[in-house]
Amino acid sequence: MSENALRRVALIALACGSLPTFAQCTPRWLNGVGIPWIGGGVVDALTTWDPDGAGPEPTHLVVGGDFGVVEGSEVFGQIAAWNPVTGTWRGFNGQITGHVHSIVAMPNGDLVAGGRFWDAGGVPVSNVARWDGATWNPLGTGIGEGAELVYALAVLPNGDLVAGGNFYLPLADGTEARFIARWDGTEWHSIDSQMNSWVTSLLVTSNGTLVAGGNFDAAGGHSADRIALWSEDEWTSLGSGPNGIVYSITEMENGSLVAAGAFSEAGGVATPNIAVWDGTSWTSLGSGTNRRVDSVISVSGGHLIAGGHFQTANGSAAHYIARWDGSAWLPFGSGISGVGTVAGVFALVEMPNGDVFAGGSIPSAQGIAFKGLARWGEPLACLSNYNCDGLIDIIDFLDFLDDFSVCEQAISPCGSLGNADVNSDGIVDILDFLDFLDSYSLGC
Ligand SMILES: [Ca+2]
Ligand SMILES: [Ca+2]
Ligand SMILES: [Ca+2]
Repeated sequence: MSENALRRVALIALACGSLPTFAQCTPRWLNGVGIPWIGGGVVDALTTWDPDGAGPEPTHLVVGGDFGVVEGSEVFGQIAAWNPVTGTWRGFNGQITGHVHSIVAMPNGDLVAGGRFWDAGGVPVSNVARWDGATWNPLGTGIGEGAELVYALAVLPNGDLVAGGNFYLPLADGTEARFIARWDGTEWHSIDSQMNSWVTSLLVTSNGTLVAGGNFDAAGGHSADRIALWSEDEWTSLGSGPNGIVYSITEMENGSLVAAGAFSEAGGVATPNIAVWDGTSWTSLGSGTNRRVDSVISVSGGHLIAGGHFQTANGSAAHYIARWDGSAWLPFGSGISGVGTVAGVFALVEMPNGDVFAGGSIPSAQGIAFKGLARWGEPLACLSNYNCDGLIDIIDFLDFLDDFSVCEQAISPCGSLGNADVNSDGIVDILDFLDFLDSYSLGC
């Protein structure tokens, strides 16, 4: 870098308190997750997981569903973990044979996967399996067989695991756990006298309360429309609940619960596919969505993110994913592209840096091919990331050259693909060219 250019960058860095960045690099869909998918694939479960706790490894993204991945000479399927620092994928002793619907990280760092499968890395299991850091383990005789499956997993404050799904699980005492069961590390138990239909979502709230959602209208012998709360050793309804299946539950910063799924009302109030329970009554979030919501999460800033099969939120375009900012629904750019194809967002997770991953059947977003897993976040803060995505590559170089050739000596901003005034000094000139080249050759 020339002395002049260095001085300019240093001045800007001083002025900004950080390295110079693109003013136009707002959060967006990011290329560069680098998933080496085999063929297509569908993602149904996402979670964060720190493989070594307080050790040096970063928090990973864990992805479950029905897909295959190849990394180097390793081939694995249905579950994989992504290291956001190295950008590489790892498997878990080969494949889980079947379909993973839910993954939960245990307090001791183990991972538990649930779904419909019978083999995990060569270990015979039945729809649920625990990864201990080296190998998969069965949980007793597992849960169900044939058409039965596990849709949801959650961890209680005492470390016990709760599984929900579509199953009748025979217990040691001769009774059955129906649609929901608790694993204490040694054996399975029922939770009260259980539900009368599938459980598709579970949440343990910040105060340790278990909440279950699904297709049931009774829990523990009490009437409970599709959502119920486990409190003082019995199931309690949340008023008269949603009139259709609850697929996902989350908790807002203020402690209110959010139920999302396929319904038109809750507690007699119109709440299309998403509703808030404040402890007393149900309310809507704007006018909700036009089709079902499969996943809802609470993220930093007190916002909610919903994903599913919808094309509009509050009547405005929001293709399969939208953000509730506390008062309004906002789209994620142009959303997921899938018009004319099967598309949907089935799982969501926020990473520690604020990036949001959406999993599902996701062909592309904003022209970026994703094949099941898409990333939304802040672009790399870097001069040479000209198109503001997650990568510095030849596309940035070509885009900058295109704009620079048109914009030289023009006043900032100028460019159809970015702003060729990369050093933000108000004019496009040779210094921008040199600064871009310096940054590009250094990798950032
Ligand atoms: Ca760590
Ligand atoms: Ca780029
Ligand atoms: Ca400039």
